[in-house]
Amino acid sequence: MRILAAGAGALLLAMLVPGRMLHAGTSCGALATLALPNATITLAQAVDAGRFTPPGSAAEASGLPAFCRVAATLKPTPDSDIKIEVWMPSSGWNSKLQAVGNGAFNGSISYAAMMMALVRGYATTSTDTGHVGNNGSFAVGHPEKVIDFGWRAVHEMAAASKTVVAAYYDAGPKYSYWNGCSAGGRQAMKEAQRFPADFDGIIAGAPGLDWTGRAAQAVRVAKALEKNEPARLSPPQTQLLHRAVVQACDALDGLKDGLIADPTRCTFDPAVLQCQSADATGCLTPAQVETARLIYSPAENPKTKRAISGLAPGSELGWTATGWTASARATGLDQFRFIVFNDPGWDVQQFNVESDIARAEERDGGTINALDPNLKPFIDRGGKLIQYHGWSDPQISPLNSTQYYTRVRDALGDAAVVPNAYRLFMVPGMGHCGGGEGPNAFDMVGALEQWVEHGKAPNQILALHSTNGVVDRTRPLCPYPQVAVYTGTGSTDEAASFECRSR
Ligand SMILES: [Ca+2]
Repeated sequence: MRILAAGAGALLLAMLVPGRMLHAGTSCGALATLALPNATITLAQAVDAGRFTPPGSAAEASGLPAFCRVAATLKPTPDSDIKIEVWMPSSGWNSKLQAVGNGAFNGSISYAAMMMALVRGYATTSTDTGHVGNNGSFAVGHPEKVIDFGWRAVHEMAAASKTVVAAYYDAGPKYSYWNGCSAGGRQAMKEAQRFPADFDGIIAGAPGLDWTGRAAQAVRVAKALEKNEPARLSPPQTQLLHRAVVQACDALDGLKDGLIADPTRCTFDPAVLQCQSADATGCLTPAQVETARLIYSPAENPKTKRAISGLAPGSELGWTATGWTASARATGLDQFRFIVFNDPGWDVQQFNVESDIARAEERDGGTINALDPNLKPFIDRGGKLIQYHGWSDPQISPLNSTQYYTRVRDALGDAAVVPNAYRLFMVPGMGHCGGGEGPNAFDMVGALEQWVEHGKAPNQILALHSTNGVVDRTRPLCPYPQVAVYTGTGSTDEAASFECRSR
């Protein structure tokens, strides 16, 4: 072997040869005996093409290639119980690893996202984040499990999955990526901030990076509405409000197309919809006007003075009776019950906006929150980060993303450094991780591959909108703070008629 002539490095490699030989070219089933530190492999099974039935599903998933399925339990602490799975294509591996993220407090393997990665030729991995179920009750009496959920499960999974991949193929992944949205976007930012060597490229969708701030905002609004039915907006009223917002702010970006390209320029006051008489319809009562103002309004951490983002104008169609989405309310309530106050009986009526925003952030101490703007180690190592966020997201405010991007630029100082490694794509009219009135389907994985593997930074990313499966609008997404501007010629439903410009 050519490698044996390479001096001291060759000696090290030669010492490793017995371990490599043990698993080199090994069958999937033999991975059951692979030694992983603080971990037990619980399953190593070859799955034939088209024969995988996702747990909880009644039917086999269609279109999957043959793969090797490995499951393991990781115990970095005695109280840890972190489940992971690693899937590796039996043939046609693209030599890369794609780890996929979770949602909310969700303690389960992300099978759907793993399947998407597998179909693209990736080895892929996912964790249940160290607990089972989609609520915060696991945290009571288990501070180590909170850390596992906050960051440790993903980091441990990254290390273990690379070892499993290297054993199966006799070669580690050439590139390792993270792909997640929502809580998975938070996990993405945590990795970029805390473990800059885990992934070469990271996709952070709609990151819940201000986890405690979002919890506080959702609970603040829920408190105002839960026992105050007259202040709630009915679905027809949120639609009325949405139409009025779009009417007022659509043209501010230079094109009336039903989309608000930059909602931060939209200074819409819901008072224009206020009823002129007590028996009027098709309008908002004074109490409902206040509700809308509350949902848009930022709060503030009184100690750090950092803004705690409200929702953006344009998000109205996703609002529920208690303001933010049911998931935002439930996740926020659990954060205060099980982590901030350790009191399962805590109720939103006990929320104190003056003290509890700061209390929640301090109690977390950076365990779940991913607010550290120092991406320098990740950038210095050559890492690339693509973040995206729907401007109409009613679940995690898009202003979290613009605020964080600005804080990173401020922290690193050199304006040229950040866009060479970190780009944020705001998506007009898109909801939480997808959906909505704006073009909302795009290939972030392909864009990241081009950037990491070929040095081609994404100057724009094509987004599609479909109705009943038919594409009816395409539009470029632009690196923030640029927006897509109509060039003045061609169809406004065609991406080619737009260019990314700073405004
Ligand atoms: Ca517009």
